[in-house]
Amino acid sequence: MITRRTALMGAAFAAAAAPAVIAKQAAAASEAVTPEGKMVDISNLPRRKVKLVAPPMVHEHEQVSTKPPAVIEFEMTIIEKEVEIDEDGTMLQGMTFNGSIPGPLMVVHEGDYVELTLINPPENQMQHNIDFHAATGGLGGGSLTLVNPGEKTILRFKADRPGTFVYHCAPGGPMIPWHVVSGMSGAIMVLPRKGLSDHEGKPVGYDTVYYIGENDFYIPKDADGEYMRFEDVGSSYGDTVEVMNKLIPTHVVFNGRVGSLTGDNALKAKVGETVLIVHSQANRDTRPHLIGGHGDLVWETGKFNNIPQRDQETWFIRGGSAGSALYTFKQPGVYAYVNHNLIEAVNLGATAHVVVEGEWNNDLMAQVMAPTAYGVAHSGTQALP
Ligand SMILES: [Cu+2]
Repeated sequence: MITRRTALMGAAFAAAAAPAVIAKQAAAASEAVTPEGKMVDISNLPRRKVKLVAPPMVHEHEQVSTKPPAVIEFEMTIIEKEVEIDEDGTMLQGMTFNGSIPGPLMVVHEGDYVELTLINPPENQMQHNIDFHAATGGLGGGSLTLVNPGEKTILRFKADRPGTFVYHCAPGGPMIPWHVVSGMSGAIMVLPRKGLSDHEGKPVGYDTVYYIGENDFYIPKDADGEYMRFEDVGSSYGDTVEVMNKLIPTHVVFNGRVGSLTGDNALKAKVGETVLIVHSQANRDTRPHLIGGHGDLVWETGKFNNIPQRDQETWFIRGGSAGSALYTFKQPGVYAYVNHNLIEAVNLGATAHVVVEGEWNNDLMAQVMAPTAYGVAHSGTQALP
């Protein structure tokens, strides 16, 4: 029988094997680095530093840009840390951009330059990098940003097309899916300079953005069926990859853990407020649905040059993409925002709540009769309602 302790020892073996894999992948990635080429002078562009905030919140930003294109400077520190992912105390050896799962949402405008300082502190074990789906060339920046523990790197790319896009770690080979399902993904929103437009091309805006990052986790179990816990991220690799390769997640969650956006952590809104929900999934397909609400305008693939779909009930986020949905709340109450694979929503964790304040509109919905026993007829036969 494998106890938790022997499981941990087995994991230590896996840790010893892992660095060889990493080193091999690192060599492959560095060969792809070709930073020479057409030099562009951006020295005259204004620069702005933006401090990132943890999801579901999003840093302050303009929707309609009032400024010319600029170099937007972001900084992210990669943090490897153990995180609790459910109410039962199940622990994941996580790998994170800036300490949160998902990493922060960055917001820029089309034509801006994103300049990211990526820091891999010396206490980390792994090499990491970043692949921006919004960027062009260099494996999305992955081939130019591979950093060892104790190194940092600066990547600049031009945000040349609008939309919501995933970014994720992609250090090579089997490290790629492992780092992603350990938490290393996030999203960037590149807004059109004139802001968002509806299906008729008329300007639309939002009062709030919620950033929801969905993750599938694969936590190994020991011989007793208990979730295993590991000493560090390296030692979790061997057992985790076995679960990953069966493609059946043990947890499917929003923002890093079961319940991260429910109960006291629920999102808040008011009747009449318009929210933009940015939803990313870096690895696996999902299908968001707002129970009791709709997607008024949905950019299912997240790309704002396409005409948004209207009045959606459920929309599809392809694994490896970020979609966006705009909705104006019309009715107060608690809304559940779920992955409408309901097993994943209810049993595995992919549920958020939005608590909406305001006045109930009886025209949209009314309880004509509260649930009432419809009685038993005197003859003893059931009456029809
Ligand atoms: Cu990584």
